[in-house]
Amino acid sequence: MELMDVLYDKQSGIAKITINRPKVYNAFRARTVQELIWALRDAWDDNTIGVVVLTGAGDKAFCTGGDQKARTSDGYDSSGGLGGGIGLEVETLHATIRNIPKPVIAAVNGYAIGGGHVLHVICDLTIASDHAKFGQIGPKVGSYDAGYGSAYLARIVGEKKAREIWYLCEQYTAQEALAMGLVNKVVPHERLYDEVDEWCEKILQKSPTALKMLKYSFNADTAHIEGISQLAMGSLAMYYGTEEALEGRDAFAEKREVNFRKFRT
Ligand code: S0N
Repeated sequence: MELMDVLYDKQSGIAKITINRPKVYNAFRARTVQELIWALRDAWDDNTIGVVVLTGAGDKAFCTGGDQKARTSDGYDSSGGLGGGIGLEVETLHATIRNIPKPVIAAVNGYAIGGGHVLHVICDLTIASDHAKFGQIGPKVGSYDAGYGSAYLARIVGEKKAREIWYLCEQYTAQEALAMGLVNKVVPHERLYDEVDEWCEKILQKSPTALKMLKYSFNADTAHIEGISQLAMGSLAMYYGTEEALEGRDAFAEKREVNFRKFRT
């Protein structure tokens, strides 16, 4: 596949996948999601690869979720892909990160917001730069991920914190994320990729079959969330066409205060 939105590099057992859309803070469009799935499948297929690193290009962002500028009332332009209703193959992307039988490490180099936050949550491990910021934003911009984004997040940080994250849409520092168990380690920004390489090296020394079975065991305990995710994405496809959702999208694009009060009838 010709890659336009993603950089893909394989070296010494490590596959590094970088979302490369820094102008939009590494937000993803349909093509980006398709390329991410392709890269993950290539890493899955390649027996010399033992660990995958997911990160974002530049210093500002890991990923800020769906590209709001590519979102229409019909969802996203899927360019013929299996959009699953919203035009983005997010369900397949989530399932691929979970099912690839190798650890996936999120190297969070900046903002991990919205659907970008969900991506790091699904990854097996997260190493964060000390200037990374974490948060959900859907209810502010007329969107939500009520699958892995909510149910699996609650497994990680607990019900109260997960509800706070979604209901208030605040941003959290890397240290706050560490305190709530949302990330594994915080390092000075300039050390991020060295630290990730060290974690990869430790993983590469371990038995691949043992790691694979452990990952599947962890996954099995939350496997039911896939069904919740399908319902969530199905309902999101219907929600995106509503005036309420479009108010959220338009307010972000127009850089103005959002007004959801009129929908409280
Ligand atoms: C990251 C934020 C907080 C940075 O704010 P700051 O520093 O004030 O910079 P900005 O001027 O806002 O941004 C810099 C430039 O980057 C563009 N940009 C940033 N994020 C996006 C984006 N997601 N889409 C398109 N453009 C983006 C800005 O427009 C700006 O460019 P210029 O200067 O040219 O205007 C702030 O940017 C922010 O809050 N971004 C997040 C936006 C967002 O709404 N993300 C998606 C929200 N979705 C969800 O929360 C849940 C939904 C979900 O998980 C999901 C599930 C299935 C399918 C899709 C999604 C999905 O993520 O939508």
